[in-house]
Parts: sequence; C-alpha cells; structure tokens
Amino acid sequence: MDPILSEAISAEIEQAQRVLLVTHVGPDGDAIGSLLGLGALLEAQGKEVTLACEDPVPESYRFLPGSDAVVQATGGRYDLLVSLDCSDQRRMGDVVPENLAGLPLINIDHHLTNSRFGTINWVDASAVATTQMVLALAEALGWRVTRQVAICLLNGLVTDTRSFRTSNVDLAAMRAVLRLMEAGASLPEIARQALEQRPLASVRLWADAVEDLRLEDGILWTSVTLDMRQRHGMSENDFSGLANSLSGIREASAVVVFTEREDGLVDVGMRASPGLNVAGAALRLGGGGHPQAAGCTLEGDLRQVQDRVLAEVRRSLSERVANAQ
Ligand SMILES: [Mn+2]
Repeated sequence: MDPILSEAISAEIEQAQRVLLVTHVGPDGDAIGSLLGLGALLEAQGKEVTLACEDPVPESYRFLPGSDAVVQATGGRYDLLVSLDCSDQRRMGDVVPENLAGLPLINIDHHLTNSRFGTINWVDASAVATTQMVLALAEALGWRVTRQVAICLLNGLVTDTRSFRTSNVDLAAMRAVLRLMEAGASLPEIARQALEQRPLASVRLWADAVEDLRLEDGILWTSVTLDMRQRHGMSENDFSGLANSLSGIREASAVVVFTEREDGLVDVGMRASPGLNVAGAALRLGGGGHPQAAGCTLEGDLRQVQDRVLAEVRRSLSERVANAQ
C-alpha cells in the first residue's frame, strides 16, 4: 500500500472518535465483510463505530462475527465517514444523513468504475476484493488482525472471486488468503457458508428463471420476476448466485439476469467471459462494476429495461470484436 495514502488515512482516523462506516445497497459478501472487518479493526483502536447498510445483511453472511451490529438507519454526530466497496456515492443509498455533507469521507473501493467521490480516495482495481485492501491497510498501520476480523476479510475474497475462480485472481490475492488463514480464518468453512448454502426455494426459483433463458447474439439472459419470487416466497433480492452459475455456459459470451424489485425498479446483473467487458455497459446505464461482473438498477417496466440493457451489452461485445480486428 502507498505509504502516503496510508498516512493520510491514518491521520483522518486518528482525529476522529465517532466513525460511520457505510457499504453499498444490496450488499454482497465483500460489502459485509469489509464493513464488519474494518469496523472491528477501528473498534480495537478505541473508536466508536456505526456500521450501516441500507439493506439488511443477507442470510448467507449472518454467520460473520459482528453481523448483528449492522444498522439500516443512522443518526447523531459523526467525525468521519468511510465508504466501503461503493463505486459511486449513490451506492451508499439513503443511509447517510444529509447533514454529513461536510464531513471527511474516506472512499475505499476496488471497482475500476469508481467515481472518486471521497475527500480521500483509495481505489485499487488490482485488488480482488475491498477486504483485501482493508487487510493491506491493517498491515500498513500495524493493526492486529484477530480471528474475527480475518473471517470477515476472507469472506470478501472468497465471495468476490467465487472461491478464487475469477480471472483477476493473482499471487497478491492468494498471499492475502494465506495471511488470513494464519490469523485463524477457515477457507472451507467460509466457502461453505457464504457460497454453497442456500435455501431450497432459491433453487426452485432459479429453475423458473432457467426455464425462460434466452440466447441471442452470444448473450444469455433471463428474468426473475416479482411473480416468481412471490410464488417461491423469496423476498431477498440477491440473485448473484444465478448470474454466476450461468456465466460458465460455453455458448454465452455474456450473461444478464434481470430482477424485478418490490419498489418497481429492476436490478440488472451482468457477467462476461474473460477478455470481454460488461463494466462499460453498466457504467453507461448508471451502474458500475468490474470487467467480468457488473450491474445497474433501472426504472421502467421489465420489457423496456431488457431492450435497453441488451442493446448496451450487444454494443460492448461488438466494440470488443471491432477492437480485435
Ligand atoms: Mn467487492
């Protein structure tokens, strides 16, 4: 980690007593892992921390130590705001009160598309997870990584790489895993809890969505409608597991899963084969992400959203073909 950056972050933290940590709406394993991990590290430094996320901790990550402490609303006085795994300010949702506008904001993220909205921006797209960056910060500042912290941080690495199978996995990521295992985190246990375990209803729901799969111009896509979710009693809005499972289909260059939400918006999850890039399409649609895994949330009815998104993904894939020629 760049010593100028770690010094700057350290100085902000030293001056603060009450720290508000926020991660993104629709949290994934890296969001919750980095929130809980950095929260516990700051608490050990004597800080009063508030851990916030607009949405509740998904069932898959409730085994993480400290997950009960995450709140959906904030209030009161804070000295410092830290955003984790948020590629832009809107990803923090409505959990950040407006009167915090003048507060120092440390933006810690590994998304290539990060809009650098903080007063200190630490964006490292070479990190496979935001938790890998939190570990680097702890090591740079000489903070002790307890077993509890190691479990939370390893959870981010395991989930964002789908158990170390994404194309960005490198030696630095594996060295981080080694250090976290040395600190007491169990890789097989985290992989089982965070990636393998799921309710039967989710598989039944996937079956419905798989039934509707379509393959057009190398794009494999389907939708999880509100109707399907009601039928199977699935209220949780994390269907990244479905997009991930489909991303291995040989015939597909890209995968898109549309999920209808209760509030009328549509969540769009995109995946691309190695060498292709869906982050640009997501960014043009107001979202963001990584080259191989990105997403956005759009207004409009499902049919309109599908047309808009598929056109952008098609454009991304054709740009790639044009560049290759
Ligand atoms: Mn992440």
